[in-house]
Amino acid sequence: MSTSNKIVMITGATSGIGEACAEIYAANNFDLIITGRREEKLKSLRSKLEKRFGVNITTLCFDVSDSKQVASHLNQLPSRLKKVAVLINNAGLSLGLDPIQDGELTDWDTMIDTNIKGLLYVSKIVSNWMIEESKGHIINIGSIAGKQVYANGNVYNATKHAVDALNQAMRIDLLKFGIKVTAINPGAVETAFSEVRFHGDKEKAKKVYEGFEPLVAKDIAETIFFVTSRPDHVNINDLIIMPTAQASPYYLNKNS
Ligand code: NDP
Ligand code: 8X3
Repeated sequence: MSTSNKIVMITGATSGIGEACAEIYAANNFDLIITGRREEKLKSLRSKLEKRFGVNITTLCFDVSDSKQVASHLNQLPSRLKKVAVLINNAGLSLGLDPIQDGELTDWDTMIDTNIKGLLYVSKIVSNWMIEESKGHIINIGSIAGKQVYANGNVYNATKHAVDALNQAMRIDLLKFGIKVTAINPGAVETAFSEVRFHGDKEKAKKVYEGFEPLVAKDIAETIFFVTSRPDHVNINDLIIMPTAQASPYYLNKNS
């Protein structure tokens, strides 16, 4: 087991992009703090990666949208685990794809509470740890949905536009502490995202990715790894990564 690897903290590591990030950083000898609401998934990922790569992995099971849970889980970590080199603010979701007049209030609340407030609660605590060390890198997972609005995307679009704004704001506020801040904005990545968006409707979710080759979670993880591997004096501020077959949320080259 390693004792002094650099530490990467990933929110929402139980699935998709977060899980792929855990894999790539563990494979490159980083110790991890992985979080999510599904404890069993966290534990199985930990044992798989510890066995395969010999790194140390800490699991924290909490809901990012609950500020008390976030604070109690993060604050109880021992000081050595608070030396986080990279924070990947990945936990997030979309719920529903309906016009504004038909939207579900509970879906709206969950998206706003998770994608915006959750990211803020985690960032406030971890940025203070990074300030103590005068270094660190915060990766905010935005979306093409935070750059362009599409039909029925309304509240999800708004939450990712908020991530875009917060990404810029964090970079300014944390500049004097030497902390890097980067937004990664993917287009269509085939993960559990659409199944969650359509409240578990697997058939509907599958259709989203039919007729073109979407990105996979590993594509995003490799990009994030590249971004955090640049020399100290280089920061990639903002990056949009799309499937080749997707020019924008509404221009897809299907069945080409
Ligand atoms: P997944 O559904 O596969 O993963 C989402 C992750 O977020 C899960 O690990 C889930 O963990 C976690 N999560 C969701 N809500 C909470 C919560 N309240 N508290 C803690 N963790 C939570 O989707 P993706 O991997 O695709 O999504 C990851 C990020 O990428 C999201 O921010 C999404 O908006 C963004 N994104 C995705 C794109 C795509 O096309 N897939 C494109 C652009 C951006 P658990 O359920 O265990 O809590
Ligand atoms: C996920 C990509 O285009 O479905 O953020 O919003 S999209």
